[in-house]
Amino acid sequence: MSEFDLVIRGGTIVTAAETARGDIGVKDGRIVALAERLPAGARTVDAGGKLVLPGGVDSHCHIAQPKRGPTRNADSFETGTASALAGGTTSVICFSPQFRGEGLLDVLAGYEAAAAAGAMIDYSFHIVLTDPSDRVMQEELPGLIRRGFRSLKIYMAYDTSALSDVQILTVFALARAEGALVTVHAENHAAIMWLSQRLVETGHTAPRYHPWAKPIAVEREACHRVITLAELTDTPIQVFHVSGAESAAEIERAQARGLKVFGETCPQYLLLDETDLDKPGFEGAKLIFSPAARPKENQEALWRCIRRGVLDVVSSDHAPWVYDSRQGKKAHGDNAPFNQVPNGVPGLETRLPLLFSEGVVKGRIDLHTFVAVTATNPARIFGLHPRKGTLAVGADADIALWDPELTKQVRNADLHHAVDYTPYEGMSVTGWPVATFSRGEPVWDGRSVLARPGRGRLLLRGPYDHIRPAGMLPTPFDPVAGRMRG
Ligand code: DUC
Ligand code: ZN
Ligand code: ZN
Repeated sequence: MSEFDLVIRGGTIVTAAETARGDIGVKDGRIVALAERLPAGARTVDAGGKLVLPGGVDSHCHIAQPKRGPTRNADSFETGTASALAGGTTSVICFSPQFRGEGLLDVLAGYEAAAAAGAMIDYSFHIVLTDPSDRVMQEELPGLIRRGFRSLKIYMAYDTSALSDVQILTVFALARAEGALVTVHAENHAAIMWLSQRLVETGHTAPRYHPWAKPIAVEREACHRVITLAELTDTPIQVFHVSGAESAAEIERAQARGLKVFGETCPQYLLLDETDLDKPGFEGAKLIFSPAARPKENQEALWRCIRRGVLDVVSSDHAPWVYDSRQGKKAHGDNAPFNQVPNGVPGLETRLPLLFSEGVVKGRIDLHTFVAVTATNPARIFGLHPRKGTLAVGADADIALWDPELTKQVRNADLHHAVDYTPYEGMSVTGWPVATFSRGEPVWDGRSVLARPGRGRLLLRGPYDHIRPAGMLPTPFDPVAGRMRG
């Protein structure tokens, strides 16, 4: 009997740091050997001519997220994770929301049950805070963080979720005390409300006006402000979906000062621009996402930020709204004003192929950066590394076998999500996964999803380096501890 359940033979093994030709041996779901040549396994897969990559880690996707009101995420855990694995992603971090006036525990219990029944790959959750009441902050959240939900999400925008600066400071203080990383949707809510109202009152309601209600200044200001608040409490944060170079510059300045501020962007900001919303009729609503698409020139600046490591994660922000549905983009009518259209685009399955094609194939980023921003960095930042996000002895055998020369047109009909469109329809893309393995099990063979719903496991996370404060409070007084430092 072979010592390996699986051997992936003769591929080009790529991590965030290195490239090597050789074999990977897998036993009981983990990588147990990496060598130039291994004996055959119970199953041996020929990876000649292919890249062997760590399965992607998508640290920002909305799957089956519980909702109040008319809208519904189209993707269940089953379709969402099928879509992920068909695109080479093997771990997802989704969102367990809080509804104002309510606690966190009931929603989380229901969400855990839905994921346990449907997920085909491993998953974790960020805890969304929209109402950080004393009760939730004292009685519920500390226990959840200690249980392993070590990341929180807060919003600075949207009527039902925006937190005030005082509330943000309260969340930051608790996050630092308990050891959680806070992720932030950074946009100036009041400015967006005022601009939207002026646009709508004057008849500018079409989807193409969405970016006018959310110019880069509203993101840049919120970035600056939230970084300031994080500095006052010495709390590590990640700014989500950075859309523009001006916001990235705020992050870069904070990083240069030694603050623990991480930045994420998404393929939609690298590939789409504001003119894409200018479509006939209501079609532009498909491209309403927030922060909004920017002018085309902004895209190369974002790629530069990725190359320099200022933005170190590219996630999908997969938001599965069906276009032609009263639960999706048309929830408020066939021609609703832009500010009533649910925000977001689908992108779980296309994230890695698009980034490879537009990034690696077109020479904007190297292969190691590709692996870093799509797998290794999100795993590190959210406490999943070294179990996820890399190819190393001891890591889970989450692997994407990648054909760097396979060129296909993106067609929504070929994707596995439950959405009726992709923003990238017809785009020619080079580089696709021809097989995906999750904990050593084949879950995708380039044509079919092989995984069983419910095989995915909840990833609870222990304390980790990225949530250690930078040790850089601006005054001798520590406002979180409530005493002088030192
Ligand atoms: N913006 C969000 O804030 N959430 C989901 C998707 C989007 O575009
Ligand atoms: Zn957001
Ligand atoms: Zn999001």
